[in-house]
Amino acid sequence: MMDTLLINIGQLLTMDHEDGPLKGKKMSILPMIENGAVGIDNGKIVFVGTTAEAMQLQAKERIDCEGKLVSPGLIDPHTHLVFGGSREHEVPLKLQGVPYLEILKHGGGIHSTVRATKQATATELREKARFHLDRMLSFGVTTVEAKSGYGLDQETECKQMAVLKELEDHPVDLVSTFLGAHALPKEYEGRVDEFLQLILSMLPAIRSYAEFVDIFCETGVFTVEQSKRFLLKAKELGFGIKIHADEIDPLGGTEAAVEIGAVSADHLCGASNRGIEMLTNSDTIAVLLPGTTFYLNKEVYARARDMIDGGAAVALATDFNPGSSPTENLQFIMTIAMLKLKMKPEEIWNAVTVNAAYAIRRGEAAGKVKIGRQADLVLWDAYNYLYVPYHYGVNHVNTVWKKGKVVWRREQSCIHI
Ligand code: IZC
Ligand code: ZN
Repeated sequence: MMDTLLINIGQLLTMDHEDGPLKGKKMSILPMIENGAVGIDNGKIVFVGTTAEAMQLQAKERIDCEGKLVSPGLIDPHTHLVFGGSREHEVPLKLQGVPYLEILKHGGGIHSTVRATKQATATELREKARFHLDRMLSFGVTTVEAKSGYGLDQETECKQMAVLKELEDHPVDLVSTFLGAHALPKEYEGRVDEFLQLILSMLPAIRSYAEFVDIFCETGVFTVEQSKRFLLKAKELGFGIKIHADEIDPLGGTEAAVEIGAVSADHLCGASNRGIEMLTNSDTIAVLLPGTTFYLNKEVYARARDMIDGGAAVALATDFNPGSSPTENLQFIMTIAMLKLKMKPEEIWNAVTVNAAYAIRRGEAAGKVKIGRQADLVLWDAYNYLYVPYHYGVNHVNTVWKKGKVVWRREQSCIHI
């Protein structure tokens, strides 16, 4: 007899597409079962079908979903989860019109978080990261990519990476990325290549911690050429590669990402026509972070429509970090994607499940409700998938199951309308 059977699911988003990331038009297909049911045993999904088909099944526990929406656990494929301090004191500067890169140049921004991260003990960093991770889970996120990058020296970068390892006891699955090349420390001014050499020399020590290596390719940080050389070395050492590309200035990072075979190219607000065309003909996933554009108070969002209409695979993430996107709420990002990126709700759901999973090489493990997979599920206080990005700024999650266990539940549920 199976452990749990969810029945009377109004819309069950199985996302059960063929294997592989969803490119272009495929992103608007949303595989779904109406009046669905899901069976869970021993942490895995053992049945997916209609409530009628599930009637003869035996289960230790039957849960009536009362016509509500069930989806796979969401995936956040770009976060800077582990950091000390916060940066609310920079908001007045920002409101006076001081740009993000200017604050960084004068020792604020990332540098301010580096100072706070150096000062914090590993235990403090871990408990702070756990708090944020709990909050992500409450928003329906069951798999998270998390980057280092607030150390910029071996000791502090390793401290951040070790924190991520210790958080393996958390219900949320973590995928770790080494972002030692996040900013240039003041003492390395004029010696960028030397600094990148130092970061590269850390890679053997990082191997047991991180699956991916990332770099911030941006004006005043690392150039396209430096980023390409750096990431190719990381790739040779067996790491998957990611790049913060064309976030603020259009430098050509999107083209670079495709040329060097990056698993994902992230941000892309300033991607050129050629960059977008190259993306569409590649296996690189475009991870868009519209929460950052919103929070940097910028007008120009990534051209998601051109990317999808051209045939690229797009994923969405929070970019959770203390400066340009202090939010754990992936549901809010879904709303911004709808309004500002003009993505269709179907595309948005695929972008936070299937494509987000492929952006962190978890496409065959997470992001779908499919027999044999880990039972990572969300029951929503909503009766259809359109409702979640529509009703914005709040948390619609009713219950989250991770590996078949309830790991978060709303105390008071929504009323029937
Ligand atoms: O702490 O500002 N863009 N890195 C690149 C960030 C934003 C995080 C930060
Ligand atoms: Zn980032």
